[in-house]
Formats: sequence, structure tokens, C-alpha cells
Amino acid sequence: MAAQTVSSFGRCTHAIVRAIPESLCQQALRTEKGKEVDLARARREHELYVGVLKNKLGLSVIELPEDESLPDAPFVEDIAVVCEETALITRPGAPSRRKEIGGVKKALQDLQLNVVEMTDESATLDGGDVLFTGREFFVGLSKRTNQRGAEILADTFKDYAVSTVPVCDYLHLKSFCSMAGPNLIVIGSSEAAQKALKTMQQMSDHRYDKLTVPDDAAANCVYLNIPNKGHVLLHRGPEDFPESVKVFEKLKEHMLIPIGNIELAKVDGCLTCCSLLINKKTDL
Ligand code: M3B
Repeated sequence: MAAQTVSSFGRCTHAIVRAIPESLCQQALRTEKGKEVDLARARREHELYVGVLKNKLGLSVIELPEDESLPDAPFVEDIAVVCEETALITRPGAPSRRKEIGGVKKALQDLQLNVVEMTDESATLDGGDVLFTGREFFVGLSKRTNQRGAEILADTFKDYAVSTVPVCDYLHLKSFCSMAGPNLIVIGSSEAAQKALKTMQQMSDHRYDKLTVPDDAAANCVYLNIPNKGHVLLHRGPEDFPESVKVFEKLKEHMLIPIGNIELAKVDGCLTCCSLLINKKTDL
């Protein structure tokens, strides 16, 4: 077994988040045009998400301020991949997002993580394309992430196997899947999602359990393992995806926390996108 044992999967002491600038509404990148973002509502949804991490789950949350020149910056997940005490700063596939690195890098350094940078100019990687299962990594090859990016990730996290998965119809690998427990992959129902799952199953030595939800976007949730609370799952709420919520409600061992994310979803933001989760073993 690799350095981090599977039983500590989802353990987390700190989270990095970034506030929403007004410029997100007009300028954030998006795959579908024409959906107007309600800034006040986006901020309310985001505040609820941050409040859950901080107050309900007791994490130490580092809240980076918004920056009007960085419309996509709330989606901190894309900027780094953190595993145990190492943080790999990515080279985001969208050049406009590379300016987001500075603030996130500083926050990771302040947490005394071993910070590694992806300097190779031929590499691209977005954190949204990286699925860590606790045993291995799957990296989506998408418009934002290439083979060289996946290779650098593999060089950085040598304790774990890294397999690549083609992602065509979607922005990122985690646009339609995520982990809901140490051994449990949540997956959407679309043909593209099912095909990607099949690829992952074929490449792995391990057999994962799966939870299939009707809506692809609902398959992006945040799993945490919190002392005294156990399995915790942040998932999209009933206003977002009522049918998928019914599936989550069958998870009897999880503390389920529904979170609305209707506004950020208009610019391809999902629940995992909005935080970097860190498990510090020692006090800072
Ligand atoms: C969203 C970037 C939005 C840019 C996340 C979605 C699915 C989990 N306007 N970034 N990570 N992508 O990935």
C-alpha cells in the first residue's frame, strides 16, 4: 500500500477557497454561452459552501480575496493538486488562468507543503481533470490537460499509479465523476460518463464500488472523512438535481450536506472546483 493508507482517505484539516469577483459574471470562461450569472446568488451559494467547510465541519479555511482581474479564480481546484504533504502547482490549459497561480502558491507555501511547480511549457493540467481515489490517480486528457501534464503529475506523486482517460464531451474528467468514499466512485449516467468509467475500471487493479446518478453534473461531489462525524458528502441540492438527490439519500452511512450551486454551474463551476483540500499531519 502506498504512503497514505486508504483508511485516511478524505481526511482534511485545511481548505483553500477564493472569493467571487464581480468580473466572473461577464468574463469567466464557459462552455455554454448566454446564461446570465446572478452575482449575489452566486456569492450566497459560495458562502454557504465555505460556511459548511468552516463551521459545520471545523476545517481551517484560508479564504483568498477576490481579484477582479482573475474572473475564474474561485475555481482553485484547477490550480493545484495536493496529496499528503506535496502540492503540485498546475499549468492550467487556459492561458488566462495562469495568473491565478501566485495567490494559491503562496497559500500552499504558508501551509508548509512541499510545493512543486510545473515549469515545462509543453505541459498543461487542470486540477478538475485529476481524480485521486486514495489508491491511484486518474487524469483526464481534455482540451485543458495533456499527456505531458499527466506525466509530470506521475513524476511528482511517485507512490501512486497514474492512468489517463480521454475526455471529449466535457470540460474536465470530474465534470461527471468524483469520489463519495474510500472505495466509491460517483458517476453520471450519460454515455460519455459510462465510457470513461469503463476505461478507469479496465486500467485499475482494484475494484471500486460505484454510485450512478441520473445527472452527470451531480456526480461531482466533495467527500470528506471528519473525526467524530465520519463519512461526509457535500452534494448538489434538490433545487439543482432532485432525481440525483434521491440516489444520494440511499447512502445510509454518510452525513449528507446538500449545497446549491446553480449560479457557478453556469460558468462550469462545480462543488470540487471551489476548494483545495489539505490534510496537515502536524500543527502549523
Ligand atoms: C471549473 C472552471 C470553470 C471556469 C472545474 C469543472 C469540473 C471538476 N470558468 N473548474 N474544476 N471544472 O471539474
